[in-house]
Amino acid sequence: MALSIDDIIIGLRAGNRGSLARAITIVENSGQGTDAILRQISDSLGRATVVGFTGAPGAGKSTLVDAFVKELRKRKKSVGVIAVDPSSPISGGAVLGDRIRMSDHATDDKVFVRSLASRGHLGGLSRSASHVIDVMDAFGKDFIVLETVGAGQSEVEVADIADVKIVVCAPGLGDDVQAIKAGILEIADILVVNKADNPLAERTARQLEARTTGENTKKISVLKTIALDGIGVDILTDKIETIALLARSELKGKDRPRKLLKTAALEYLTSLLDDKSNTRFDELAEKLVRGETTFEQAALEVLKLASK
Ligand SMILES: Nc1nc2c(ncn2[C@@H]2O[C@H](COP(=O)(O)OP(=O)(O)OP(=O)(O)O)[C@@H](O)[C@H]2O)c(=O)[nH]1
Ligand SMILES: [Mg+2]
Repeated sequence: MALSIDDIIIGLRAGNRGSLARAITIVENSGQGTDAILRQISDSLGRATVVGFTGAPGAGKSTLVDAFVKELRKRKKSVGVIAVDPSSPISGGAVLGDRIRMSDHATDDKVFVRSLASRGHLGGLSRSASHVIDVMDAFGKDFIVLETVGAGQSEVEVADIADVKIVVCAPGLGDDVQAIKAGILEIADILVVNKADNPLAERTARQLEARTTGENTKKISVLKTIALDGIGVDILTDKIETIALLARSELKGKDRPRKLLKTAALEYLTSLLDDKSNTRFDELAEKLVRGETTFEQAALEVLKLASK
């Protein structure tokens, strides 16, 4: 007999890993019970610090995440890791064991690793990732670490859920800047040049610094690491903790719920509008094409139709 949602919630609150795994499986697939779980945990959210690592395939994200988790464990923090496996036809979809290098943590019960397969649906991936984050948060994880390949828009969106966003680069990007697709640099709080054992790392770091200073946006730190040896990871971790503290104080009061509300509302609308089998908006779209309404009016109509 399957456990009831109430049992799962009780287990989750009691720190039972089996309950955590079950709850994640349910919300990840938006399975039956998802709404009940999300509702019941809604009063115990917002405690964990969510750190997103994104970057080009092979930049060393998994190795760096592994080293970061090691450092967090040294600092007595509990950790949840979510690896978003894009199953990309470009990278050939490396097997998961290869993507997440978490072998050392397999026996550590304060580390919980989960992979999420992207299903090619834009809103879907960030929605299921944010639900899995919520469940890990309610479970009591101090840190939740998210690894995504920064290859597509949906991965950038996923990374954007994080409180602290890290873009991992490999040395020798040159001026063509292979990995730094539009939108990726912009979301970063920290740029990490990994594989700093490579002599080109210093130059890459300087190029990135040049690209990120002087712009009107926030100051982005550029750090170097050798993830394989854990070098630079303590400094990276200090920086992450500082930025997380700042982000939290900025999001105090109503701001954090407001941000969550915005994400939820946008995701809801996106899923409605992306659903081709939903004909509710067809007439409105045609009116727009015929110039019989303005974008602003049409948007307001969308909101009315969406709530019907
Ligand atoms: N020399 C050197 N190699 C590294 C370093 N960090 C990672 N690597 C190697 O780079 C390769 C790719 O590392 P991963 O951690 O799998 O990279 P990734 O970004 O997670 O790759 P995908 O998940 O496939 O996108 C592996 O062979 C690592 O051993 C480093 O600091 N120095
Ligand atoms: Mg990886």
